[in-house]
Amino acid sequence: MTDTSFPTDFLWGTATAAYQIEGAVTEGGRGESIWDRFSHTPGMVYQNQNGDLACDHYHRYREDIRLMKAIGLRSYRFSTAWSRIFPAGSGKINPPGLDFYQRLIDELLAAGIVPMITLYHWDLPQSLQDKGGWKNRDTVKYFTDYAGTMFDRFCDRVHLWITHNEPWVVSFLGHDSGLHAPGIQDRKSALEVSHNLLLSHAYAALLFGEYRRAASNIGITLNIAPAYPNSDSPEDEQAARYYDGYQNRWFLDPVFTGRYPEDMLEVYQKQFNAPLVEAEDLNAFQKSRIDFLGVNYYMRKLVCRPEDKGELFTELRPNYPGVQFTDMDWEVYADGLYTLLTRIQRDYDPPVIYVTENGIACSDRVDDDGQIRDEARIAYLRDHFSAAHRAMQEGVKLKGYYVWSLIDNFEWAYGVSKRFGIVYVDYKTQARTLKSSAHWYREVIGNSGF
Ligand code: IFM
Repeated sequence: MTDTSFPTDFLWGTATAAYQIEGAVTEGGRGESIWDRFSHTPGMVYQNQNGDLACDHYHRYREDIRLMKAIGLRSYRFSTAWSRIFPAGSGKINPPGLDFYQRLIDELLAAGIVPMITLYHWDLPQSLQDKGGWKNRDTVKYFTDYAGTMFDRFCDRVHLWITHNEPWVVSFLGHDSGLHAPGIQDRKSALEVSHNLLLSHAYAALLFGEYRRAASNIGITLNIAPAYPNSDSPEDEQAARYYDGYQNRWFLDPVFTGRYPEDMLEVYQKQFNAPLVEAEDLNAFQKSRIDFLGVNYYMRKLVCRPEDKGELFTELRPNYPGVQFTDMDWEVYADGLYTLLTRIQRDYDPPVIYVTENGIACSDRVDDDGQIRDEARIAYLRDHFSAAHRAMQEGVKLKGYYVWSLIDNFEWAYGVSKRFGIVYVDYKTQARTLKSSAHWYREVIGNSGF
């Protein structure tokens, strides 16, 4: 008997993304993406690192699938690189790009591993950025064409599709703080981008209807951070509501209710004097539906009343006895996962939820005997799995959990300096080694719990 048992058909998996692992950026006819351009711009990524080689997964995918099999994974979430399929973002299809993903998918299926595809994990073709990127409404149409091309080719064998990964990050890190590609710093642009991303999700989900088969499922992945007020003062509680509106409801509401949250619309319209939404857009939101919601959980947010005029909240660094932070300097707070899963089920009632990412960056090191003893990662995953299990006991329809990440990889602006993998990558030799957490995860999967 296990203490924490999960259903035997629970989809235990791991997740990755194309730019973070593939490398081979000029092979197979791939076009330039905004992350190639950004990472090659001096000063944008830690030590000016880039994803040119990353984990060389483009050449080593068979070895990586063998690792997945050794861990006993039931599913693997990966993203497809738009610029491998349409090197210029639109127009001419590049057959070798489709062939690469065909080989990857066939190999996964032969290994008995269920593929889950993310269509957009941040690597917009640079030629589309040159025409305005996600600020340009034409990009919505190009994304829908790209999605249709992928559905057409792979719908017969891939049943789990995600339109976007973390549109909040694309919008606000890419276009407000500028910490991510394309490195724009303009909040109004960030809002316009968020709308076009959500719209492209809605059109792709509508198009999916034409390809749908009995087992087909489409969803979107949002990074949701439950917001906690620093005190029970009305001002701090309002700040937490605004944080929730900014990161969570702004994305959840259009997907589930077809409308933006009124309070945030009001705030943004006052701040930017911009009618963001056209009537036909709301129509698309309302007509599209999802089969599941993907949830990425890494942290909660602790907030208080705004310190700066014109802001809606101030984020605080948690400071209490025993507080722990990851190598990303993110607070470890497993209970937040329970809180957000139960809240989403209660407020939005998605048909199915998958945790499409959860994991921890640790400063892993290889011991003299070649082992990587990442006990902190095991503790982190155990606590988060327990929180998810508790939520399931209370009726949350969670059907799978994807650990971020399968292998250490290119962590965006941090380059390869942060290690999230349950498999260690030696970037000099590209050798892969299972960490203790991978062995532990194999046991969890084998026992359907722990
Ligand atoms: O590495 C990223 C991933 O690409 C998206 N979600 C968060 C992860 C850790 O930062």
